[in-house]
Amino acid sequence: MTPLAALTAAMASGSVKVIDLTAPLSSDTPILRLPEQFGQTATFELEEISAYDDRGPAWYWNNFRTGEHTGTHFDAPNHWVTGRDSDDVASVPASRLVAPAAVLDFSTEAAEDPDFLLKVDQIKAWEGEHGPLPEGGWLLLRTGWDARSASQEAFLNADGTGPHTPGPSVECARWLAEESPVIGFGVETVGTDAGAAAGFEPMFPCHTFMHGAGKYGLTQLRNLALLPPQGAVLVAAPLRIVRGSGSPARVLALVEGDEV
Ligand code: 23J
Ligand code: MN
Repeated sequence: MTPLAALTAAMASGSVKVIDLTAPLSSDTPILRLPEQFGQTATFELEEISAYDDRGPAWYWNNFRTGEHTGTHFDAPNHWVTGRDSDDVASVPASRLVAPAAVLDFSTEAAEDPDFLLKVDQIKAWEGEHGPLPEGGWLLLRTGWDARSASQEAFLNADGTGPHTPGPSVECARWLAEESPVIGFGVETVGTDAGAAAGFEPMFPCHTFMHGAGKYGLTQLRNLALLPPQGAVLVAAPLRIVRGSGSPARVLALVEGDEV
């Protein structure tokens, strides 16, 4: 059998399954709130053109308006000033949108401390147990935050001191960008940086270092609990928006399951 024939046969038998990591996209989808001195992104909105009515008797369709960074979405290198001369979302090579993923579960730590920051030592300890991070692949951080994604308030978890959500430490963000073999970092939260990262030095270090290194981000992922620590194949499919800094994306994972 050829590799692709083996894949389709495995999908037909159920020994390879497709898991949807995408949150539903609607006007209820939670969005990022930056400190008030900055411009803000837009919620997703549908505008009906016709619905089998006078405006189009046999068809239903909509226009939509959305921030590029709304819901489950892809961050391109040109999103950040450190990557301003690097790829827009339309220029990211398709070959980089299908890649292996490692899933690191820090949901216990994030439940105890919503400001949990992932450290390089913790990744190295994880590698000791599960093997090295995948070359050219993704590090996906499971924090349990997807359980909060039905509510803007619970998802952003903000109080008088700002949002409290987990993310990488400054040194971890630098290491992921400059030393690790991964090309992207994916999270369950509203952004790849921690909620408190507006006050870090540098500000938003994950964006600063990852995009400066030509690497990618993925946010608001769901169902990471269904993935193994190693061995899943991630398919990240952002819209090919010319000059875009990112895009809502359908994100799928192929996983090996039980033979049927
Ligand atoms: C702009 C500024 C800060 C952040 C973000 C965007 C995101 O999280 C994003 O969606 O890229 S933290
Ligand atoms: Mn983004």
